[in-house]
Amino acid sequence: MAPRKPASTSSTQSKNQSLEPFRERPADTVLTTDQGIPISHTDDSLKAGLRGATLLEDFHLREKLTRFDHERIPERVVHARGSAAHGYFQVYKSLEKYTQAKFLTDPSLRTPVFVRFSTVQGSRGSADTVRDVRGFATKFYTPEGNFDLVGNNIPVFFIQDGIKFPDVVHAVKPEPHNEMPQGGSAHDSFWDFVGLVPETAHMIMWVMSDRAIPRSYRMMEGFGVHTFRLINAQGKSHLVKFHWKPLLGTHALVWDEAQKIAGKDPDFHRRDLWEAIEAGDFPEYELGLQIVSEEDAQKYGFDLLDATKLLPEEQVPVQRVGKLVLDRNPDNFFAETEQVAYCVSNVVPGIDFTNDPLMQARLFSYLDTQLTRLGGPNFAEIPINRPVAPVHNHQQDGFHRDTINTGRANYHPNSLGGGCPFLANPQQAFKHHPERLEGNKVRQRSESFNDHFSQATLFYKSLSKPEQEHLIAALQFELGKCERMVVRERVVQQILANIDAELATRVAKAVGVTVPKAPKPAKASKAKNTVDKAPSLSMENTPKDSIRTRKVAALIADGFSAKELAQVKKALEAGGAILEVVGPSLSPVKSDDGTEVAPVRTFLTTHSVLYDAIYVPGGEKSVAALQLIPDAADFVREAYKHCKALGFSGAGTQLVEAAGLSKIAAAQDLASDPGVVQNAKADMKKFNALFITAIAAHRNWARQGPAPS
Ligand code: HDE
Repeated sequence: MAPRKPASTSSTQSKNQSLEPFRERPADTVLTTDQGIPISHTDDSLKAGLRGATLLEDFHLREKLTRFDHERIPERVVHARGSAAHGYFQVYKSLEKYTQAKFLTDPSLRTPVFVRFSTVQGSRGSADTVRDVRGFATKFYTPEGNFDLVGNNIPVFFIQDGIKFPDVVHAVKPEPHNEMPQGGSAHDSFWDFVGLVPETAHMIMWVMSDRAIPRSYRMMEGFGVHTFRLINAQGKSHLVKFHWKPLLGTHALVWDEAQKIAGKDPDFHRRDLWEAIEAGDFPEYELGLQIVSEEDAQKYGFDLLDATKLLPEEQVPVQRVGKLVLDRNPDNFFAETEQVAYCVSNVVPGIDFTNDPLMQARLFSYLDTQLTRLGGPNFAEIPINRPVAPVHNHQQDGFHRDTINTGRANYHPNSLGGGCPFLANPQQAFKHHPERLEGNKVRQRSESFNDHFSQATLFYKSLSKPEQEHLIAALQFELGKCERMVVRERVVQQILANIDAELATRVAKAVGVTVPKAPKPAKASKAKNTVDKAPSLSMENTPKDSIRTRKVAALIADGFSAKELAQVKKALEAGGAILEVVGPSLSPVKSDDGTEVAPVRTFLTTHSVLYDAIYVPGGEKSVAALQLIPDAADFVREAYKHCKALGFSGAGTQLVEAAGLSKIAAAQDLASDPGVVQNAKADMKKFNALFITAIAAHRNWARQGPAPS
């Protein structure tokens, strides 16, 4: 197969150059059939007379309909809903001490990547903001072949052995009799499975936490989950956990907000990613590595081959070794995002697998699923899947073969083809790490996988108080949706009671389950060298020093203060935020000094849940008009409820009271709520500084009460 240029455009490449041979022709061409026959009329079919029957002979009509009829391919069995972007990865300095992989040893190399984010449970058309795990899959087009890091935004998994994957997926997917619910786990079959399978406990804590409702794909972490190996040129192996750290920090939505967004804008995360890249606000993540020597593999108090466990950063710090930048949106959703095929088995020299039984099953499953999904064994020839490394081998034929192999030598060894392709130099070739393996053939699990609760407790205990309250409320919601008492009881009594007594009691009460008489205390891990708390697990400790890419709605009507709006806009934009003007209609709105501003959205076409913060500028007339628009007050109320930053300058402060927030209307000194910035005197310098701090804080959780007890 001919070598292909990189699939991504980094700043050194011109746009689309790489896929040019596969692209449609430029705009100055004429319409043709698939056979290249020119077509001058495509609005009427060929008929026997003006009002006569359509003729079978009409090859153009038949081709058009046939192609349409077969446009769909099977959606992914999991992770069907996704969005992707091109970009590049660059390592900061050589990691040759640990690996021979070129993309990790050459700091001058920009490796093109294609990253696909996804939800797991829902279908292709499901909403983005459902409570679910998010996929974070990266294809690195390295000079030594493709490396696919197919991770999630949660560092652990539901199960320990891949043989249980069909069970957990069947349980969480819409139930088979009525195909409900779509995009969520709040139903009986999922929680039935959880109650019966205690190894799910740790993952359940993560999925019920705010991690499962990210604010943005740009603001979530990624994890390789399994323990992998790095192998250096001398053949020495280290164990490694892969992480992605978003430079914008890790932030979440509020559950009520997430549910509303699912209706107001089901494409919320897709749009957010797309718009950020179009605006040049390229999402950035650092690659983090937790490296453990083979000798230390046993010392952390749990088995590194168990994918329901994480390695706390407090035990092994994450080294940030390089940067991923997403700088180009796909040109065609189907050709790229839908047809990209990630395979966990795609590794390059210098990276290898371990015996994690979850990972081992994945090595089979991903390649296997593409055979059905992409229609045969030639899916690596689809442009988005092609390596930039040259491909030469004796594979041939099969459905959808693109390559035209020449010559007669389609076997190895051969002399008819001059011996080509030659075997690679063993120093540069992929070598499987020669791990010593020995044992009886058994269908069993290692005892070292037995502790299902310590890390579930560790995670819960490491969360901030508001995060714990959200987690309790999420469990109350999910179990509250389960119809069967036995399902609710088993989860509370067999799972939650083993994690935390108070958590179990509060969920039990809310879902009508008898509180376990003497809830079992969480089983402390007997292992040495574990930690009691891991602050790195809480999003509370994420960086909160920037308003970059945050979206702020400015609510205006005729008579708004042009000066105040301009000053706030300038200050927010200087910090990298986006100010969107929302008005009663799309017609220009007149300010107090006669200048006009055209709103980009109206109270009808947008909603508070689609913004990070709300600003109401002064102007007596404008504020009086806003008070008469119920949706404007609703904007303010909702933002307050979702703990967002709110800013009111000049007469804008009057909208606080009008929105029914009289308690904070009285507290002009901010003492009661640093997230609500009011400045009736319109001291804009002071106002801007406080408003920016409030937006950067992401949310003022203190505003919320506890989940029901
Ligand atoms: Fe997947 N998973 N998975 N998974 N997974 C798929 O592959 C599977 C697991 C993940 O954007 C499928 O191409 C098995 C863990 C992502 O295209 C399928 C097991 C993690 C994506 C499959 C797991 C993931 C998938 C469906 C247990 C995090 C989307 C379509 C042994 C580390 C990739 C496809 C994309 C997709 C199988 C467990 C992440 C069926 C058998 C653990 C991000 O092959």
